[in-house]
Amino acid sequence: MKTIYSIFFFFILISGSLSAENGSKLWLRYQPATTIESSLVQFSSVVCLEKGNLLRSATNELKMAYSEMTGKEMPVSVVPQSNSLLLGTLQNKYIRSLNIGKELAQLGSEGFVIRRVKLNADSCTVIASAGEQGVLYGVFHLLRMLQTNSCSFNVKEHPSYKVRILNHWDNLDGSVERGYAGHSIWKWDELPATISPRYAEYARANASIGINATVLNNVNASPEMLSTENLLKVKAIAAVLRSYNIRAYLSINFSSPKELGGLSTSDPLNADVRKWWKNKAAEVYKLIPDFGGFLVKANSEGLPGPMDYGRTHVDGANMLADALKPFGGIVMWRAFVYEPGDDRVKLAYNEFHKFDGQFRDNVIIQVKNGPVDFQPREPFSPLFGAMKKTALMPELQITQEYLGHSNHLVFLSSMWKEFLDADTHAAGDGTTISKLTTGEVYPQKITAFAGVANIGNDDNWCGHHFAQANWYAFGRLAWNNQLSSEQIADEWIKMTFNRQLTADSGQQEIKMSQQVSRDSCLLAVKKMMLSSHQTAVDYMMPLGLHHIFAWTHHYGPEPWCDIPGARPDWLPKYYHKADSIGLGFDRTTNGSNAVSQYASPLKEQFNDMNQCPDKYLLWFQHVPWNFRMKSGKTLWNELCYTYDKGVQSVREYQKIWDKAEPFVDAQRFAEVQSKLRIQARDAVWWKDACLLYFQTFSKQPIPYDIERPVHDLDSLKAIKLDMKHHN
Ligand code: BDP
Repeated sequence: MKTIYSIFFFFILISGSLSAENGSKLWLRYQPATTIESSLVQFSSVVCLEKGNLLRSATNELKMAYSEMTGKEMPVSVVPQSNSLLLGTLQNKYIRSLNIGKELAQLGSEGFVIRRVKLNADSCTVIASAGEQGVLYGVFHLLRMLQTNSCSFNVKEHPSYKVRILNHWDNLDGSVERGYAGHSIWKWDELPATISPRYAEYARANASIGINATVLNNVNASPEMLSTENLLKVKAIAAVLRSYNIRAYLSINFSSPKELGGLSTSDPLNADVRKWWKNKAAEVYKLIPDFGGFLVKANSEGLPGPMDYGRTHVDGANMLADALKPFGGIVMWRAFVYEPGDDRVKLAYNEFHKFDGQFRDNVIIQVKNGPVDFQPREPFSPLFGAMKKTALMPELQITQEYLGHSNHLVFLSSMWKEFLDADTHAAGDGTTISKLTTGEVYPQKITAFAGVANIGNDDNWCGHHFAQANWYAFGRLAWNNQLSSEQIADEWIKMTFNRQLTADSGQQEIKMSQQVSRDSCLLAVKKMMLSSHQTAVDYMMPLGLHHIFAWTHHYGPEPWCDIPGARPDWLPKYYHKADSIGLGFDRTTNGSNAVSQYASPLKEQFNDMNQCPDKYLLWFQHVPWNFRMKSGKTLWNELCYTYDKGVQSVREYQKIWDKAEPFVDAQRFAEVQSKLRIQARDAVWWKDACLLYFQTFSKQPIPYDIERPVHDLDSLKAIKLDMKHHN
């Protein structure tokens, strides 16, 4: 044991002094575990029982981890010995001899078990699956248990969703729509000749959290994406992703037959158009046999679609589905559609609900979590639960378009869990979004979970070190939507900030007291993460307010924004409806009647000012300034106190982070510290802007016991952001 401890310390010392920490390793840091008893070094050897691309990746990952943990090479053998770690699938005779075939078959090719088993007379540990994929995920699971010091040899896992997919909003020119972490990681100019080492790192990081699919390009897709030249580049990326069980998908432009193929139309019922798509699908699959399928944004925000030809979403989606079907591909057709006219929150439901049951079985409708657009908080989209004979998948936004870009620390897992746990009541009590989207309520042939990526070419991938936690949380929830945000935060912190010693603590052993204060600091960091979404809602858009952002960049507040001639539903006043009477959008039966799209008892609750939950109040109701809230305060006072609470919470986060300094490497500590300063300033900006502006309607004082505004309204109105500062 002593020698193991010295290796352990030696490793901490060299890794502490030599390696600069810029965040590029994400959560994949195999520093020694806190208690060496649970470490990988316990295994006498690793035996990979079969050959295969994914098994090779799994073994490589173990080797890398082992050498980072011990400074030595991992002992590998071909035959199991006492205390070996075995990796294999049902193809292998040793695995078959264990009598776990039925269990593995039930878990599917991506599921796995980790067990202590008796093999002949020897005790071994096995990571077994029906397929190679499961072994890869099992290895990452084992490593996560080691990193978080939570080893168990009674593990049985399988994913909640079949397709766990990132959506990159990356353009062919290297820019990223709503990206705040630098340029695209895809180097289209250099491909296919040059393969950036980042592609493999990306694939490995995704595999470690169970992501198995990725859409490489923006939903606002260029027809050029499907040119043969570009497909050859996609082929090169797909080859790297394949080693980590990740399939490539592409967003397509519905007008491609016309724009790229030179046809006179892109009408989905036209025979030449149908043929063009069939041929294109055949070309894609010839180059990339495991290609996943197409993501489609059609007739949305000015993009072309079937309705340009008097056809429907069903005509468009099914035509593409037919082209992909022979190759096993799927169509993810987005429901993000809204035309000026009726209340925007009602439009996707109105447009899609009527088509229930008419889509092919290789089509899945991709629905944003809320009915507007990734706002800091929205009620769930009423399409969930309403479409009973159509596969539906959630689309979440990992990139923080509306949540402070890469400047604000906002842990999105809490928001996503609120969505997944929401009870739609569609088929009685307990019809949660998680149950609906995993096909437990109405069977779905395809299940999928999509997140708009927050990944860019920055050293730390996501712009903010804590934004990495959102990528991590997305993958973990796609794998297991029953995980709690607390568990996810806990894992991520332990894996990401796992240095045991302060930089200058020299050669001393870790003292108990140091360990205790480290643990309590990291606990405070966890609490900060878990409250951070509510905090951002509090200082940006509390009580159901939404879309009161500045016009183009969606970063700062502009509740007053008015652009002559602009589409009304792109302007904040459309959403907040502030006037001398009160604040909020009347979506009750007396108003736009959006409440009627929800099942009982939700529709009755949302329709009643006294029953509607505070968090959605101004979403569904136009509420008088002096209305008594559940707290007993008037709406105006509640608004003021909530904005103030948001600001005070960020100030608290600054203190929590400053205390963590001894336990975090210097660069990451300083970078997060400086981002928290920006966040604190922005929170005050939001509070002052919204309260001073709404005060012009409420005509009431800001309660005297809260922090006074430090800006005046005119100077806030004059702010015009050069977003380069924020990207
Ligand atoms: C909005 C974004 C816009 C996207 C659009 C979409 O502002 O850039 O293209 O959603 O999801 O949130 O299609």
